[in-house]
Amino acid sequence: LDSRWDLSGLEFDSVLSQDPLTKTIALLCRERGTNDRAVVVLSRRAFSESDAAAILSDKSKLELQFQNDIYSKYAGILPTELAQVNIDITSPATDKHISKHQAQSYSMIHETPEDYRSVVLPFIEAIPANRTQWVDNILAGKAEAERVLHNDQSESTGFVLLPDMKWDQTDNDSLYCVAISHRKDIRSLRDLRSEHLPLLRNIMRQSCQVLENKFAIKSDHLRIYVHYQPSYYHFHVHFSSMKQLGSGLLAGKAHVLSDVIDNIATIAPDYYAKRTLAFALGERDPLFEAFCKRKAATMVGHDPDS
Ligand code: M7G
Repeated sequence: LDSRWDLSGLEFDSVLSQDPLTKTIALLCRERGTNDRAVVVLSRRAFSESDAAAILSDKSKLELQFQNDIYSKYAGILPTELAQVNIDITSPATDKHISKHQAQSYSMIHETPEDYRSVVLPFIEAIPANRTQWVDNILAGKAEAERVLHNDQSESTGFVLLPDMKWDQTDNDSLYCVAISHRKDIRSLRDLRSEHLPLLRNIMRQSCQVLENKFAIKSDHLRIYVHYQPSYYHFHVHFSSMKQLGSGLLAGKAHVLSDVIDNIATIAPDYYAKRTLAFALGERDPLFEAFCKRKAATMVGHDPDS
C-alpha cells in the first residue's frame, strides 16, 4: 500500500457531483501515465469546541468583505491544523464507484424473491472477488489494524468493529462505525435466516458495549442498520450517531437492525427470503442496467396475443 503525499499524480477529468450543503465535491481523475481512473472526494471538516482556541488566535488571518453598522463579514484563513479537509481516493475506480458519485435520477425497485433469484443473484455472483479485498484485509488484520475497536474471532458469530471510512473521528456527533462479520457466506439482508440470529444479536450487544466504553455514547443514541442494496455483498452493520445524516438513512436503503432481528425472530425464520424488498436504485448503477435488461427480455418473451 502506498502513502500519497500530494495529488500531482492525478489528472483532472471531470466533476462527478458537488454539494454545497455538505461542502463536498467528487472529481473523476486519471492516474498520470495509465488508463486507471480515480475518484477523489473532498469534503470540508466539521468544527468542534476544541478548535475555538486555535481559531481565536493571531494565526487566523481575516480579509474584510464588508462592514455595515454592527455586522461584518470576512474571508478567513485558519491555522494550518484547522485548514485540513478530508480526501477520499478510490483508485483504480470501477464503473460502480464512479456511478455512486455521479448526479443521477433514482427509481424505486420492488424486488420480488424471483427478481432476486434471476437478476440480483447472478449480478452478485459476477462481481469480481477483489471488490471486497478491503474487507478481507480488515478481517485478516492486514489493513486498518490500528483502527480496529473490537475483534470477536468466533467462527459463526464473530465480527470486526471499526470506524467507517466516512468518519474522520474528529467528533463523536458524526460517529460512524461498521461491524463486518467474519463469516463470508452472508451476502446481504436477503440471506439472513433464523440461524443468523446469534450473529446479529452478538454484533448488536458487543458493539454497543464497545462504543459506550470508547466514546461514551449510549446505544439508544445510535442508529444501527443494514443497507439493502449494499455496495459490498459481505455482511456488515452500520452504527451511526443520531446526529449523522446522509443518503444512507433514506427509506428504501436503511433497515434498522432491531427490526430485522424482530422480523426473523417473531414473523418468519425466512422473512427476508420471502419478502418483496423495495429500494432506490440510481439509473447509472450497473444493477439498474441488469433490471432493465431483464424487463426488456420478459417483454420480448411476452406474446400480446396469447
Ligand atoms: P454499504 O452498505 O455496502 O455501502 O456499506 P454504502 O457505501 O452504500 O453505504 C459499506 C460501508 O463500508 C460504507 O459505509 C463505506 O463508507 C464503508 N467502507 C468502504 N470502504 C471501501 C471502506 C474501507 O476501506 N475502510 C473502512 N473502514 N470502511 C469502508
